[in-house]
Amino acid sequence: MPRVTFGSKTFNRREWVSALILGRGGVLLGAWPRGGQLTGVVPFVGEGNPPMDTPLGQELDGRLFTDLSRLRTEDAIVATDQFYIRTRASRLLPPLNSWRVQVSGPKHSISISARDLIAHSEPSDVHVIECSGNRRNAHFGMLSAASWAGVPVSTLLDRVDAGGLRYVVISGFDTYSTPSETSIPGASWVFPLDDIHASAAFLATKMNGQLLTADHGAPVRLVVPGWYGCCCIKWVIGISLVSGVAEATSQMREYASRTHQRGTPALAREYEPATVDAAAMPIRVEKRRVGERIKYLVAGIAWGGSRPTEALDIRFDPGQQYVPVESVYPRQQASWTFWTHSWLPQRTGRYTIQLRVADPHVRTRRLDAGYYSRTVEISET
Ligand SMILES: Nc1nc2c(c(=O)[nH]1)N[C@H]1C(S)=C(S)[C@@H](COP(=O)(O)O)O[C@H]1N2
Ligand SMILES: [Mo]
Repeated sequence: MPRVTFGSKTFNRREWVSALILGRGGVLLGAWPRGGQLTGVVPFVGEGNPPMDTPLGQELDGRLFTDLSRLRTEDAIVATDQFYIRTRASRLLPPLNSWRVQVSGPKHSISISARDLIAHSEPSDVHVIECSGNRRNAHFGMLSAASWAGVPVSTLLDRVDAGGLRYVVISGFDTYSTPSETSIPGASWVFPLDDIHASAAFLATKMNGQLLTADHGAPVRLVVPGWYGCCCIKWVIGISLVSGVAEATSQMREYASRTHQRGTPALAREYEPATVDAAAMPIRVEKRRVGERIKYLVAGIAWGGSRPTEALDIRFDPGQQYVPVESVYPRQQASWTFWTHSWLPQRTGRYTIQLRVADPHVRTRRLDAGYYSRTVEISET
């Protein structure tokens, strides 16, 4: 009986077919173009084998890697319990019903309860969040999309007099019961006020229609649409207006190279906006039998950038010419874009799949560097 590997699960043919029909745990490929009979999924090689879709570790070293290989074309969001986690909730988090956010200007400050923020939350769009440290050896699973509800940071800032200050530092609770082996505690980020307004940054209290979970920053976290996750401070406690000579925070310095800064600037104002460039990667390579032939279908996503990606090019070897990706689906809200491409490899062996945004004017620093290229081993053509 042939076995089919899908994400971390292996099915025999019968289980696989029922997985397709029943969509167990969201595993359903029905929405991808069919064409022939699906006989398996070719795994990406050289990406490690961490458990996916399950919380690992605790506090600052806690993680959850999202299994993106199971996404369907209609999946504009990831279920909350499968949304990636970078840093799990501290054991020392204060009780949520006493939680307050301090908003401080140069002349006075106000304090707002989390309950008030929840009560005044308005639904927002779907937004993708990606950890700037999203990495190959966790299958690039530090990338997820959710629908959010919250209160714009601008609305809160309107309630204090900025007195001419043009930067704002947003800080989260970041004290843990155990020391981290890999990360520096202290989560805060300094933003130019103009970027807070332009990005429509908001304090989120809900995710996918429910109150935030502890691991995702309950009771209140920052979401900065279009910026890397390291800016999206969880467990927010303070928003303070600061001057242009504010120092970069430890978080900004820790993430300087991952957010494409030049060196590690000392002052916050010397940091470029930590926005996510347009990017794309394959998430699944399906093997299909069409009559007597074997055909492959590469399925993937595109995200980041300031506008939805409408056209992509793909190549299967560094030396090869790029060709246009066959189908790029319309994007739902501000989530990722799905794409598919059928592929008839001419030989067996390894192929490295790389994407390019067709519009050469779009900035794609990570794509250009091969950051999201993924390798498969083809054993049958
Ligand atoms: N207080 C606090 N906020 C934080 C962090 C943290 O360690 N502490 N990690 C940041 C990083 S690096 C990322 S990628 C996002 C991840 O959000 P998520 O765990 O909800 O996916 O939270 C950010 N907010
Ligand atoms: Mo991150």
